[in-house]
Amino acid sequence: MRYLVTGGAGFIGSNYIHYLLEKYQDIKIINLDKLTYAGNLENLKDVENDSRYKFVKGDIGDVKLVDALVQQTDVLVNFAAESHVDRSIGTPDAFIKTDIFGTFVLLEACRKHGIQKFVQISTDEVYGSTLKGAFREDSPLMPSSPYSASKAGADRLAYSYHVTYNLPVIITRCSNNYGPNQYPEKLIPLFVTNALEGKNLPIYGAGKNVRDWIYVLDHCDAVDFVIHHGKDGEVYNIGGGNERTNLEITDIILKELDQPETLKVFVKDRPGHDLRYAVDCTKLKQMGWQPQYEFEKGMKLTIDWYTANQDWWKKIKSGEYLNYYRQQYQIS
Ligand code: NAD
Ligand code: TDX
Repeated sequence: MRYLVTGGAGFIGSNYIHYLLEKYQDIKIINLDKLTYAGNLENLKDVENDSRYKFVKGDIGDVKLVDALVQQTDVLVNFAAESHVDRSIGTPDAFIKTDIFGTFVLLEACRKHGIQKFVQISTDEVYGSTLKGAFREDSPLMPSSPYSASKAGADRLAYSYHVTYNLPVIITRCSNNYGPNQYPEKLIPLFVTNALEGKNLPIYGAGKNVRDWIYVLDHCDAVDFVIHHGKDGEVYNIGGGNERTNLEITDIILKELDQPETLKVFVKDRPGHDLRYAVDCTKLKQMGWQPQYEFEKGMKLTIDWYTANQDWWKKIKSGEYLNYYRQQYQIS
């Protein structure tokens, strides 16, 4: 099977490439990644000489390049995206270009050349926030940030290519991932690495917002499962079943790293901050899939990874993103 994985140098994409190479012997993977600030080839250093794997640097919005790559592809899994909500609030342009237009370019190439499967990696954020209950796959979409609105656009565009052109599209909507190699601008890696450095943990608002956390390898496994067992044109929610407030996450990290409560600081809230995301995963469960990593085990693995791989994140944290945060949240 020949895979085109887009955004494979990022957090989930690089974990997914490792997952595929470990699981399947007879596989060819091309990783198309633009290497934005979030793309990092160090995530794939251990497989760069594997004859089953090839890296291509490029933009999913590059029609000519995508056209050539799609002709060598059976399964396309589109992880490539601008993925951070805070950045989408400051500079939405890149989100529209990559998340919507880039997805369009991929879909067009697949329409032209044919494909066995097109997996659009969408997100639970497309449903928006809810105080109670959980969203099903047929719940209305109410995205509320430029990020989630761009992802909703791509999600529905992919669906339209199934309905209109009969393209074998599957859409997944996963909850918040955590695990190794996540860029330290997202809540868990930011707080773990700040705690390791004895720095403050900036909690937005009152810290009462709730996310459902899933270990990244469970997400990878679910994507593999729907490629083999899912139906074309369907949407699949993927969740970890681990709802926690941001304050609960903060306390777990401080306790595990034996750091004081005084590192907690409450900062200005994120504009339009969604209070709670929740997905109902009955559909996938009834097909026989469920997550394998208990939250406590996944968190321990994650914290241990950032503790053992300080070079990886120190290089990143010494760079530009810190300035961005200082500006946005007036923190030192
Ligand atoms: P990430 O930001 O870590 O990685 C994104 C990758 O895409 C990077 O390697 C980047 O270089 C690449 N990229 C960006 N623009 C590109 C372009 N125009 N062309 C080619 N490559 C480009 O993101 P992530 O957290 O790994 O998320 C991957 C996907 O999963 C995204 O589509 C995101 O919306 C979705 N998702 C993420 C989560 C989560 O909790 N992180 C949850 C649900 C869904
Ligand atoms: O410094 C922080 N302080 C804080 O309180 C950061 C970075 C975040 N937060 C809060 C905001 C959210 O309530 O933590 C929660 C999680 O924030 P993020 O890690 O930025 O994730 P979120 O906004 O929930 O979006 C994530 O999950 C769904 C991913 O970034 C998306 O790509 C994915 O689609």
